Formats: sequence, C-alpha cells, structure tokens
Amino acid sequence: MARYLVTSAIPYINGIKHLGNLVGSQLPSDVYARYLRGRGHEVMHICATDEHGSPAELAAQKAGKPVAEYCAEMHEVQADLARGFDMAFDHFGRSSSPQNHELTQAFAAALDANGLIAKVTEEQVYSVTDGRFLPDRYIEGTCPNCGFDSARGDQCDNCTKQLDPTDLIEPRSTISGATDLEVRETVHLHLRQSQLKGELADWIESKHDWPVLTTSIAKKWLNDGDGLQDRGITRDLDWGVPVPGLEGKVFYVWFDAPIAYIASTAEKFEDWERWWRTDKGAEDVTYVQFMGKDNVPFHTLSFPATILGSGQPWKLVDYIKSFNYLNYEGGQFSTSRGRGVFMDQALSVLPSDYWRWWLMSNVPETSDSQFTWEAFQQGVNKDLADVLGNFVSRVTKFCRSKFGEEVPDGAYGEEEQALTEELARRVRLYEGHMEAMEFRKATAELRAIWVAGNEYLQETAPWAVFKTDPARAAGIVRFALNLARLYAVLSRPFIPAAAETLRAALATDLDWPSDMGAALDTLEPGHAFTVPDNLFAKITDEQREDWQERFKGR
Ligand code: B3M
Ligand code: ZN
Repeated sequence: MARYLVTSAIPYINGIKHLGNLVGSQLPSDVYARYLRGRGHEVMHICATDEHGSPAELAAQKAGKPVAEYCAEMHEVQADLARGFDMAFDHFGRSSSPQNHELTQAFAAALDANGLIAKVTEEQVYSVTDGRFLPDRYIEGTCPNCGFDSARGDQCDNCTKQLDPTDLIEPRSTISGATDLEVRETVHLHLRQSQLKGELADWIESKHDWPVLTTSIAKKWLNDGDGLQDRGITRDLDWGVPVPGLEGKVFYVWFDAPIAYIASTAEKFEDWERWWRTDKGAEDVTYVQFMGKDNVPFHTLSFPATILGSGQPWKLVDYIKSFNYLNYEGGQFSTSRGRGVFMDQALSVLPSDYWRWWLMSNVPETSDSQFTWEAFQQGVNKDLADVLGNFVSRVTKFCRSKFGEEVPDGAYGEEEQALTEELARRVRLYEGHMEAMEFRKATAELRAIWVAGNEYLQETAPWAVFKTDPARAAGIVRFALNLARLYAVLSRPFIPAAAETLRAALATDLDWPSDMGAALDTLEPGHAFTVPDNLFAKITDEQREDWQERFKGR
C-alpha cells in the first residue's frame, strides 16, 4: 500500500464547464484516484474552484452580482455538478478560502526572503473611459504571435502564448470597448523565475517517464526563454489575495490557483501537511496532476518555480498527465455560442456513467479527439448496453428462472479454467495501462474483458446445456455470476454507479482480484442475490437526432 496525492486542474468559477474540460482534468483524475483506492492505496484526491482574477470579476459583473456572492453561488453549482458526475474528491475546495489567502501570502514572503521577488515600476494599460487599469481579460486585442484577433491580456487562447496587456495589437477594453487607452506607471511584484531556470530545466530533464505532451510543452516554454521571463505576479484588481504592502493590488490568479491544491487540502484536513510537506510525512507520497495542455506551462514552470523558489520542503509533483482537446461535431465547443454539451446539460439527458465511459474511451490522449453524437450512440450502445449490460442481464435472469435468486452449486471445468487464465493475463495488462494512466488502452482492455465473458456465455450456452445437464449449467452460471462481480470491481473507476448497482444486487464486496481463481470463486453456492435493473438503456436514433439539434449552438 502506497500513498498518492492526486489533483485535478481546478475549473474557473466563471461558468459551467463543457465535456471537453471535464475529460481533460476532473474525469481522468477521478478514474485514476478511484483505481488507486480500488487497489488499496491511500489516496488524497483534491479539486477546487479557481475563483480569482479578471474572469471572475467580469462574470460577476455580467450576472449583476457582487463578486464574492457570485463565486459562492457558482462554487456550489460546480461542486454539485462534480457530485453529479460521481467525482470522488476528498475535498472540492475554493481558491478564495482563507487558507489559500494565507498560503499564497506566505509563499510570496518566502520567495521575497530568497531574493526572488522584485518590485518593478511597470507600464500598464489604463483606460481613461473606465477609470482603471486593464489587466488580463479586461483587455483584448490581436495576438502579436499568431494574429488571433481576440487574444486576452494574459494569454492567447489560440496559440497559448502568455502575454502582457501591452503586447496586444489594437487593444480595447472588454468593459466598455473603449480604445482610448494609455500606458501609465504603477508598481508590481515580479517573480524572478529566470533565476530558477537551471534548476527547473534539470528537474524537467529528469522526468523521463512523463508523457511527451507534457515534456514537449514544458521544454518549448523553457527553451524559448519566453516561459521563464520574470513575470508580474500581481494585478490591479479588487478581488483576490491582497498583496501586503501594495494597496489595491492582488496576486495574479495563476499565482494563487495552484497553491489552492494545497490550501484545499488544508481547508478540510487537519493533517494536510503529511501530504504536502516532505518534512512532515510527505516524502513517501507520489503526487500526480491532471490537466489540459493549455495548463501545462503553469504546472511545469510557474508553480514549480514557486515551490522551488520558496526554499521550503513542499511536495513537488511527480507526474503530470496532460491532455489534448476534445472537439465537438467537427468544430470546437463554444461557451459563447452555446455549442456542445455542458456538464449540467449532459446530466439532464443521461446518467453520468454513460458520459464517463464514452469520454474516457475516447479521451484525447495522443491527439485531439472528437465528440460526435453518432460515435457516442455507438459507443454507449455497443460497449455498455450490448456487451456489459446484456451480459449481466442474461446471467442474472437466466439464473433466477432456472435456479432462483441464489448462486447455484456446480463445478468449474476446462472452459472456466481457460477463461480464468485469459482473464488473469488481461487484468495484468489492464492494471499496467491504468498505472501508466494510458486510459485509451485501459478502456480497450476492459472492453475486451467484458467481451470475453459474452463469448464464454455464447460458447457454453447454459440455456441449451440446462436441458440435458443441469449440473453443468449450474457451474457455468456460478462462474458467470462471479464474472459479473469481477466486472463490477474492474469497471468501477469508469462507471462507479453501475458498479455499485451491480455490487448491491450481488450482495458482495468489490475487492480487487489478486488471485484470479479465488476472485472467480468469491460468490459461493447458496449466496443470495437479486436481479439488477437494466444497467444501461440504448440510445435511440430519435434521441440522438434530438440532442444533436439541441446542442448545436447558435
Ligand atoms: N482554472 C484553467 C482551466 O480551468 C485553470 C486551471 C487552474 S489549475 C491550478 O482550464
Ligand atoms: Zn496567439
């Protein structure tokens, strides 16, 4: 048994996330954390809402609410949706928590004590019309790197380049659209991350087992010299963690957001330091982060710079699993145009397991992938309804009709022996893929494990055998019921609700199989069970067309 700290990138507070966001952070982190728990490890699984910065202020303004109130409400909405998708977080915290205020200020103080903070008189864009400075998303313009015409003041959404508001070509205020902008001087804190370049480069270089997606992005920003420029870590905003000694300024949202991983743990757990401080027990913790590719520079460079620069024994990440983008029906998900399926809408049409399974079996792991309603219908109907659901339903119903609702008494023979050996092999492969966080391969192996059960039933045909040799049929059915239990155990990380339905119906535990023979002998003759409701319904063509229309956007 080992100890794992697992964090999901924390979703911005300014709106409900779409399926592409979900599959890039919260969902894979949940699948992985559940898998580790299933294997008996001690796991701390953390997420939160990312509440500071100009996006929060702007969204609150649009909603006509004070920003604190808006964030409190939206936090509840997002926490509810996380529960709706069966995210088993140990805590879903808030970056606006008092714990995060305190930790963020403490990190800044430690960095300052190590000579890594500079007070810089900066030129910032000031809007005369709005009577204020325009940080980050308060300003938009053309990206100097790629020419995208709606780049924001802090980052270009098109090419992911980190920007300063003064970099933008033809800038305009997003509050008023005003273009009468001028550059004025004001004092800000800069993190001298360039001082840490050598240390960061060595650290990234030592991570041979990281996904190529993660290291390629990290190295690109590191070697461009661009990602590691000394950067302003304060902003002219009201909402955020106040900067001691600089009236009217708060820390930049990307400075405090990753610290919220730590703070969220501290929000809920008194012994949080044993997960986060290597001098307080975290030296044997393995720390894994999940995120979309646009978040990689902040987790491979900025946040590690904060940690390393503090000179304090904080836990550094051990593995960063990052994801490409999920597209929607030949284009992009779009919040502004309401294009694609958002988390609340998804749950309004189908239960969470359907989404979890399809998304994870099509996760944008090695390249961008695409959600289409046709592929979704096909995946759900085939894998979940025809293969897994059908297997469970056939076995339990056949048993009930011939032997009653208890496991019949019958011996295992050669077929059972052969399948036990095949499954032992396959489950080792499945475990290997899960441990490597190769979720496409893991779902393919799990599907193959389900299929093997169906083929076994097809070949042994207990319904035919029963007529001539009921004792043999009893052995087949007992084995198949044990297979159903095994499927619940193995599938639980992906489809926890169905696994629980199955577990309850079979009145059993879901202990991970260490010895396949013993695992397939868990449900003994005479063990009572009930036939579960159909695990999965098929998606009809009519439903598919209806949803396609409904979510196509403006
Ligand atoms: N909130 C970006 C996002 O939602 C950002 C992640 C922060 S992780 C510390 O994609
Ligand atoms: Zn750009």
